[in-house]
Amino acid sequence: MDARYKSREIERRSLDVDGLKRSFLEWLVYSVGKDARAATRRDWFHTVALAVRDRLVDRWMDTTRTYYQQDAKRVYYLSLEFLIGRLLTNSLANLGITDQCRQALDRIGLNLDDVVEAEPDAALGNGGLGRLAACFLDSMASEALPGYGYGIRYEFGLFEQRFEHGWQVEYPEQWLQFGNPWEFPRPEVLYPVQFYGRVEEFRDSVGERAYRWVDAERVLAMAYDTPVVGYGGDTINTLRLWSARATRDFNFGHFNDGAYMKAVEQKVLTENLSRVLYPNDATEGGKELRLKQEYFFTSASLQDILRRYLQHHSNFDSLPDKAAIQLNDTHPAIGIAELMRLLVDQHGVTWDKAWDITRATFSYTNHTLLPEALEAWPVRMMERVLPRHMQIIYEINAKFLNRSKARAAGDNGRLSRLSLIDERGDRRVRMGNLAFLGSHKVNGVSALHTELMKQTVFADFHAEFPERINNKTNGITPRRWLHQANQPLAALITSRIGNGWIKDLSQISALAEKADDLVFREEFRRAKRKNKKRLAAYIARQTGVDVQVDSLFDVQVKRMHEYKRQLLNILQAIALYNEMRDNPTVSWVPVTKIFAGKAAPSYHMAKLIIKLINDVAKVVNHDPSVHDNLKIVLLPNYNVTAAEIIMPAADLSEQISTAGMEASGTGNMKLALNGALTIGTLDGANVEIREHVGDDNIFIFGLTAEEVNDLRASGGFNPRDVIASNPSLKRALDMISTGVFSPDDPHRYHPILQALTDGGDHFLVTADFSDYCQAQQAAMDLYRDQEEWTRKAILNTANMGWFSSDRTIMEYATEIWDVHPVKPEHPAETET
Ligand code: GLS
Repeated sequence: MDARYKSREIERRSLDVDGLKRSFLEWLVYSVGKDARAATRRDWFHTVALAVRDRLVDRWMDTTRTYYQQDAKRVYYLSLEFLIGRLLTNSLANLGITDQCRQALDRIGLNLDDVVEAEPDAALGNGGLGRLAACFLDSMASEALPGYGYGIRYEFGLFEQRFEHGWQVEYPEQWLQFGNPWEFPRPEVLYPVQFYGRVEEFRDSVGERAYRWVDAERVLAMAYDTPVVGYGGDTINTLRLWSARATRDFNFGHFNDGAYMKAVEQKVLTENLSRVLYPNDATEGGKELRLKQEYFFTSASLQDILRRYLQHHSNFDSLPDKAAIQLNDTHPAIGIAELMRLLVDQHGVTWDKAWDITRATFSYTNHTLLPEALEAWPVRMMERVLPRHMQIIYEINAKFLNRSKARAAGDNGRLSRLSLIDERGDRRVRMGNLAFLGSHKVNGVSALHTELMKQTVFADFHAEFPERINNKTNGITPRRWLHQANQPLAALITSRIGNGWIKDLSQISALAEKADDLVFREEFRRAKRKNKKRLAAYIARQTGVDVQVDSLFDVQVKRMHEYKRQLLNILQAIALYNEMRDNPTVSWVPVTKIFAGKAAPSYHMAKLIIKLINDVAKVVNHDPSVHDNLKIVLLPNYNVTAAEIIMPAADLSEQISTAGMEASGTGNMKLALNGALTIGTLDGANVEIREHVGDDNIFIFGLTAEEVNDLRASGGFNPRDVIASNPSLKRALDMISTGVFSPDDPHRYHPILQALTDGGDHFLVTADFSDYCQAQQAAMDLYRDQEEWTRKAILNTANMGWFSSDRTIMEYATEIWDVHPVKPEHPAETET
């Protein structure tokens, strides 16, 4: 090798300050095309990202090559959402070169924190489901598991939220506008994906009946790869996202007709497939484009998986030994019919064999029991868009119902509930049933949620396949959510117990004994205060509201949804506001209520609740009679980057969903790990958080899932009675209805009041109000005793080790996937 080239090779890998600095200066000029004087912050971000990327590539290729050489079993995580956020800080930390990078930039006269700020937040997801997928990628790489993420490279991520006169307004999120230095386009990795057309029956070479899908429209899926750096930088896995491309031959006819503009128009329409992320969380749009997106990325991923498998194998018998495919919710569930189609129609595998292979390969995670979120595609749409798949689904269904018939013993209700087709009204394909049937394992995301799955939506399937449902309680990556986001606390922890916790969060339990150590408590408080100061500055920048750093930071950050009950929280805020005004001489614990979260653009009730919070905030924050003891802020545009600032600064974590409705929650874990005390219902993973942190260190209130169920079933619940018997609730609602917070439009909140009264209060806000207020009071009382509060906060942090996504992912690996860690071989490094 040419000596100069060789030395540059080594330089690209160099992790020391000088090497990094030289790389930065070279990249700025030769790749970004700027000199240091003209470079903007964004130019520097691209420069640093490209230089850091250089340091990943060898190890990335080593990782891939090792998997290939060992023909390792891989796990493929199929997800319509990956909410990864920024990557620079994460990559530096996982490579262990944050300090070197900071110093190198320092020598050029730049600050790493400023450079980091120029990175757009990759918001390819809505909320918890998408963020979980991102935490899992981090954990798979950190645990050296051969894991691939497959999804869509949306051009527009989740919309940007702004408030205009207190109302949510959506703006496009153009995260790719200035290029994405982390991704590698793979124009050669292209797969055709078909839609529409019809199915033709024919006889195959041995005279058997066979089918082919003809006259279909074709789109190409092109791959973009992003390296996923595991902690320590040893394993670097791949996130492969698909982008839609029109085929080249696609409109020859049009060109020949001279209809050039029409052809180009058609190309743009085709490529719309990967243009935008659907902005609904836990609800299903039911739109054809969505179905096409689901099939598009699933088909491309499966073709890619089979191609990789066939490099080592000549038949499909051992596919389940070499590939585990995890369906992240039902969004990729059409993959079950697609794998059948690929095996049977394209590779000539017999039906029964193909079905065994399919079931042994797939597994499915359910993320919500909300009925409106259970995907069910109209049969007529499916027949039109994916005609061959519809046939395959009918066939799977017929065979299954036939088998179950004997066991159902004339119970037709049971058979119709088990059916893949919902025959009531407009016939629909139940994607949850398809996912269940086509998988060998099906899991829920918290202990309670899994139990409820067995009792409700999947009760009949559970009776049919009692071994199939299992629980995998969610987790969060300690790298991003403590090590990276909360540097003051991370440094304190490391100073006492070493840094082993970053890789093995169970070690954090060693902090428990420090809860009684006054010096440690003082330092713990100091770390929290630092984070609160940072958040206070962020709040001031974003909203113009000044908040007291020493007030109780009471935080509810998550999507806006009625079941999450931001309404309960703001009603309690109004009640507290009234108490403060009524009793001005009392020495109140100052409270700052911090909200953040987006509403789906078409979810009118959620948007109205946003407006209510903003309206209440305006009145309260400007009322001198409360002496700044209560401040309310709703931060705009909640995303991963904002969460990284908010989580470390919270004192109190609001997890107040109607019991039985939040499948798990993961924000609850991030907040508790960062030393916030939870105020919550016995819902989702709150139940397990309580078990781990201890009953004394959490504020539990409200109806249980069982009580909610009974109350709803009894039909005897009357919210008007509850309101009449609770003067503080009645007063808060009266203030809303008389326009105290909306003098410009006193009737604005009529729909909310209506839902809480005549509407029957489906989410049981009124039912839980009084208990919630008591729990809030207990939290405020405790906050007066800073020593005791801190002791409990430390115990929260110390006892959250189990909620690491490393623990979750290893449970998936051993109990569902049978995938094992593979240590990459790094020959390149021993050579140099
Ligand atoms: C969700 C649930 O609503 C959350 O409770 C859960 O934590 C998350 C990840 O499992 O999945 N389901 C969903 O559709 N969106 C979510 O955030």
